[in-house]
Amino acid sequence: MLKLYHYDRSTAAQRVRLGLEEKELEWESIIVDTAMGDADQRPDNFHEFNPKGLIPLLDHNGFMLPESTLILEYLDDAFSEGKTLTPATCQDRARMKLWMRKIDDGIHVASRTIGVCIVNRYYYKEADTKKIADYYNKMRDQTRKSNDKINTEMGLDSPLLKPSLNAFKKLFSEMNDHLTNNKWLSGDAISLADVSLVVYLTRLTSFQMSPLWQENKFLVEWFERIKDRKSYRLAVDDWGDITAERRQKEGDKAFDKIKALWNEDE
Ligand SMILES: N[C@@H](CCC(=O)N[C@@H](CS)C(=O)NCC(=O)O)C(=O)O
Repeated sequence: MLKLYHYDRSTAAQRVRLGLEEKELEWESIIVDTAMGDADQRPDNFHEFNPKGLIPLLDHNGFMLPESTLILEYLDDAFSEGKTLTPATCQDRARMKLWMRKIDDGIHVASRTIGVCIVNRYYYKEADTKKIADYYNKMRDQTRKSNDKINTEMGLDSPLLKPSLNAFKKLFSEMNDHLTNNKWLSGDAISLADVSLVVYLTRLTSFQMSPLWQENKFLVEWFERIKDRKSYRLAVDDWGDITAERRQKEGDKAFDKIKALWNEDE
């Protein structure tokens, strides 16, 4: 039995759900949504299996695995008899892993920075002070904690925002270059690289940022292709995003500043 600890709008959870739906695996959902500061939603022994205390966490018959990209690789390996999300050749497998590595090499942290600067900072400032203090006391990733502090205080003036936007600008341009002559990021079918990275287009689109990368025509077409898949409907659309309205509103307000930073020279 597969169980997934997750919540609706988490990008890391969305990519795992995309993998589960592409592979048509049955799984049980356990919602743990700490992102608004409700640190106590975690089961008591959560940190034992997942030192950072973040979601997603997979439970496969008692085998507990954190880290979304590792979960995806594990699922494709453990359920290899059905549809595979790993390309056939070793070169394509290596390319897939290079794309996925970008996530842990800065892209996921950059996405968090953009999110906190545009919207999460308001949730944290508006919430009960004791609850937020407890949330940060229990946050074990010290870098995440100190970045959050800067981003919550400074918002759109945070020095971390421009490098984070640059990281996405560069990533999207690299993806577009590859997709100019290829339908998928690696190999001739959808792979773990595609399901891993598409969630950031979903996230930045929720902040109304999509006009910024429209010249990346092949990237835009790739995003549309993935959004048309049944897996995307089940894994992303159907789970929704309880913060969608607020993201849109704060995204609209931030757009001019975000656009200026996006277009400014590095
Ligand atoms: N490297 C981890 C990152 C996981 C992560 O950042 N999870 C976020 C959601 S995308 C989370 O648990 N947020 C809850 C919180 O902020 O308290 C992975 O890929 O699984």
